[in-house]
Amino acid sequence: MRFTKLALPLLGLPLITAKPLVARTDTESVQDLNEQALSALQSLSDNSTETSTTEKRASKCNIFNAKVRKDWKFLSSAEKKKYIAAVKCLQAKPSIADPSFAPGARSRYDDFVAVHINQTLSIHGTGNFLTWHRYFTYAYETALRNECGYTGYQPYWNWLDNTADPSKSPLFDGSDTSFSGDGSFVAHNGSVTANGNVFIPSGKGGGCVTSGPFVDYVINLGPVNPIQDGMEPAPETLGYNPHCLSRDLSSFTASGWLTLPNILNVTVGAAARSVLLFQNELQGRFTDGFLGLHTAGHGVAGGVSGDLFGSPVDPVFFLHHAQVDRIYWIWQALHPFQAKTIAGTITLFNTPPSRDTSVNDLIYLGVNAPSKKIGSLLDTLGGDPLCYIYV
Ligand SMILES: *[C@@H]1O[C@H](CO)[C@@H](O)[C@H](O)[C@H]1NC(C)=O
Ligand SMILES: *[C@@H]1O[C@H](CO)[C@@H](O)[C@H](O)[C@H]1NC(C)=O
Ligand SMILES: *[C@@H]1O[C@H](CO)[C@@H](O)[C@H](O)[C@H]1NC(C)=O
Ligand SMILES: *[C@@H]1O[C@H](CO)[C@@H](O)[C@H](O)[C@H]1NC(C)=O
Ligand SMILES: [Cu+2]
Repeated sequence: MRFTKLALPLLGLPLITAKPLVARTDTESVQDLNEQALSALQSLSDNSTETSTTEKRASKCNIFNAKVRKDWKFLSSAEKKKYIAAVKCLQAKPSIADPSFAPGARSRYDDFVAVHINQTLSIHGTGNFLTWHRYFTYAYETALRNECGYTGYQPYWNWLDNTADPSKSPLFDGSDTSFSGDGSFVAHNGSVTANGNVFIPSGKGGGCVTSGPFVDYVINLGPVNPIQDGMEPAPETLGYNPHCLSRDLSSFTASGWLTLPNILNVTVGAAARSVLLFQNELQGRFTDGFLGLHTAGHGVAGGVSGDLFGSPVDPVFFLHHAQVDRIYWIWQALHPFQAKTIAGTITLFNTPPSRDTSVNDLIYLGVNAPSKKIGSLLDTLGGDPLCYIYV
């Protein structure tokens, strides 16, 4: 009832709701999961030691005062334009990183790309994958707000919309409220990904984006390990390598892996039983030729997004990772007794073999944010610094 303030009409409902008479669309089914997560967080909050609601509202961070992250398509045109303007502002501000670390970094935006490139082999297929990208996205949202005057919160990409034709998506339709559209057509033989186990056929793009806000955007860093046929890596890993934002929107990848069954599997299905199963299924079972939601999302954009190292050069990266984080948040809310467990080692697929990740390990984002322990990033309502929910 109190949630009417947040305009979340279904929040008061019990977890198991009666089967609706009208079939839910896939997107609505994920929305139901989101509402179940909010209900679960509400009951968790009801179990807390603070007795009165007044006390709860006054305390540091809780479901009543948390920041609200929304689906991109539900932002108004004005809100979308403000977000895009803040991204362009970050791309125009000078880098503050030590030039000896990333000689090619020119902008504050590049400072984010550079730490991701530098740490790629210790933040994917690792025990810190979920919290590292959670904090990275949070730090970016904070920079947009504190350094570029953005007043909203980090929006997310609702994967299940427009999978048959990603160029119709409000993220990729090429309008002035999108992240630019498909690349120009460049004949090429697709992309080989997932350690050589998955072939993504070429789409209608492959070259530079031709319309929308990022048509003149010059990327300074990467690619390090491009997967698209014909795309060359930068001569130096963190060196200056100006190039355009390329895309090859892939309905093959979107309709193949950005699916409701895959989301259900990681949130309430067989892959939801432990954080290890959850994070592995989300990132992909490559030897089975299964991309997983995370890898598939990057593959849908294609072009520079296919580079595991440099993928944050495409500003859509942060909407994709907000959605990855939303799915993690849903899993955590629906599995409260496992929510703060972690699993995995500190090297990509444990190559080379390494120790287990610890909740005391620090997430290091260089100039972009103060280092934080993984343990402090496991709860988006933890308050130091995270305090947000998804709707
Ligand atoms: C909250 O309290 C209820 C009733 O005491 C209990 O059944 C439930 O397991 C608790 N949930 C959590 C996450 O502690
Ligand atoms: C670069 O990555 C290495 C290895 O992960 C790490 O030790 C170093 O601190 C990183 N440097 C910066 C500035 O991010
Ligand atoms: C395109 O790449 C696929 C996968 O690597 C390969 O099987 C196929 O032979 C290639 N085709 C051409 C024309 O190069
Ligand atoms: C669900 O995830 C489990 C664990 O990774 C996997 O074995 C299973 O094949 C997945 N189910 C579907 C339908 O993809
Ligand atoms: Cu990453």
